Amino acid sequence: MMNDTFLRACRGEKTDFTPIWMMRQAGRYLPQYQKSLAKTDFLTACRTPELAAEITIQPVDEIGVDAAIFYSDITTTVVPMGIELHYEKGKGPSYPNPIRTTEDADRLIVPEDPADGLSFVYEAQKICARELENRVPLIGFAGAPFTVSAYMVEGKGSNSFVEFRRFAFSNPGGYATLMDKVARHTANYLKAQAAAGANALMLFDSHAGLVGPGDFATMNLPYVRQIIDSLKMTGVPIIYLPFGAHGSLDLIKDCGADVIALDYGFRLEEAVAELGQGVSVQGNIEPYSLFLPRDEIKRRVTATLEAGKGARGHVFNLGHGVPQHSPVENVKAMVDFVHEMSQVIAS
Ligand code: 1CP
Repeated sequence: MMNDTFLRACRGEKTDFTPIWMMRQAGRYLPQYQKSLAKTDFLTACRTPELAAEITIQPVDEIGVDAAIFYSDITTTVVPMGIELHYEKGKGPSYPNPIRTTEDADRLIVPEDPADGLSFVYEAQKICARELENRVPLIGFAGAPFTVSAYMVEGKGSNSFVEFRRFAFSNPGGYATLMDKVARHTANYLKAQAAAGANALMLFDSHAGLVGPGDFATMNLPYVRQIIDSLKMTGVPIIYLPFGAHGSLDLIKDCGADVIALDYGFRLEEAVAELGQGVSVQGNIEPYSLFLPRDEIKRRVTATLEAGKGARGHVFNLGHGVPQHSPVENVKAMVDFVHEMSQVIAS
């Protein structure tokens, strides 16, 4: 029988222990991942179904997490819209011809068939679903339109996304066209993932904090809602990560997601109180606590479990991705502590 604890916590059903998975759990801290990538490069790995499936499953075998997240990236999804993607080792993803004008946004395509240029994703997920059967659920994902648009306009990762913010505020028409197209494509893409075997779907809004609460409400949230509304028919739980949108929980709680993923900047207990009993929460231990001594990790795990106790459901996670060079033994220990201490606290 599948360990469905993660799905139950997403829906707010009773669980025997608190489930845990970690953002970026399939990554460079794992020796198995480094081995898989030694023969190839990041984008080729993403586009090779057997390999993407193998990497997706590694942390389930090695770390003992309660869910697998599909190995892919938020920047790869929009290539079929007509934007070129490069990946340079050490530098990350980039779009050499970024979206800078209304005409650029007008030129973007919303493919009618979500398999156009992305069939490798669904093929890989079918393999994952088959190989994970009777083990743990598979999480499919995409970037939220605001975050993906930020990369498309900036052309690359950035701390400040100056080009994107200038575009969004100086060209509301072009911005609306871009956001609407990315949102429609993303909804089709996520629906197809549910059809391919994803048991839950997550929207990563890693740069939601680039604008304040007033602008978040008008420039970002409506598009997130639009996507989540159109995903309801899939029946799978939906997780939304509004990274850095610390002043907007009152609006976010009604976005339609089953789970709100909280970054390490939130006070978990206060966020749980503000979000209420209509949603579950995911998060949010400090990622670098993986570098602490084992007894301190255990203390922080217990504190995070206590802080999440009042939630409708709690999916344990880091407040952001697994840091590079995290000691694998500590990653495993954190998983074990969550399983152990959540049962102690509940009894
Ligand atoms: O092996 C490598 O060197 C490639 C590093 C890498 C990996 C392992 C990148 C490049 N992406 C990924 C996988 C990835 N990305 C996953 C797979 C599943 C897992 O979590 O294990 C997921 C869910 C993502 C999502 C993603 N990509 C986000 C959202 C989450 C977050 O971290 O906030 C973001 C912002 C990206 C962009 C991205 N991809 C990769 C890099 C280096 C970056 C950051 C670029 C930048 O902003 O500078």
